[in-house]
Amino acid sequence: MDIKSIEFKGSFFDTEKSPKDFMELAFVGLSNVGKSSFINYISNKKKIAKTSNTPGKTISLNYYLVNEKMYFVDLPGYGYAKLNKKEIEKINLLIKDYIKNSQNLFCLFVLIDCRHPDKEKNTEFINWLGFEKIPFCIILTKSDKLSKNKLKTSIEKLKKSLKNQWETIPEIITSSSTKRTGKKELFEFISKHL
Ligand SMILES: Nc1nc2c(ncn2[C@@H]2O[C@H](COP(=O)(O)OP(=O)(O)OP(=O)(O)O)[C@@H](O)[C@H]2O)c(=O)[nH]1
Ligand SMILES: [Mg+2]
Repeated sequence: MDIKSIEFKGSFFDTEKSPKDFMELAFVGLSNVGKSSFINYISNKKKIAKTSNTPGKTISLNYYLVNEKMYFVDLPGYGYAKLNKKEIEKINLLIKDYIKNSQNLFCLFVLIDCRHPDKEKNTEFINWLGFEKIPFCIILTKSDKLSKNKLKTSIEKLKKSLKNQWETIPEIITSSSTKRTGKKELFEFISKHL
């Protein structure tokens, strides 16, 4: 798989109004984990998805049409503590409603900062996926921030926390949008499951 074309198709605050015409690959994770940067990196576009140093940049479902046959969906970050309670609730509802009800969701990618693999909010979210029986793949982001050894330890920690909930550990891909790594592994994963 390679990305030949990518086009922004709109931001949606309601799953009923979002596009329904192609299969979808969605990217979810804590706020500021690097979801939008990862989409830019794998698409070879510096600014197709809006990124920011300030968490909470993405607050809607953002649809990008790829190769005129599938969507990348950039989801808002869950658990951004600085928004008010009502806003957090609204975002969490939108994420969960999308994940539970999207007819075209082909694969969900959960992005986790490799420096904090077992953060409570990640464990909570992954446990919810388990409860809902939603399959997913993990992308450990910002691997440039850790040494090889620390990255290995982090992967082990993550696997250990997953073992409580999952009989089979989901696939884990490590990536760095800064160092431009992880794309090949992601495309291999997608091609294998297409
Ligand atoms: N060092 C490093 N920094 C990264 C990487 N990916 C993203 N960042 C930085 O992390 C910050 C957040 O990136 P975003 O891509 O906006 O994160 P997001 O998950 O889309 O954030 P929200 O939309 O707020 O949920 C930005 O300052 C990025 O430059 C990476 O692989 N390595
Ligand atoms: Mg974002």
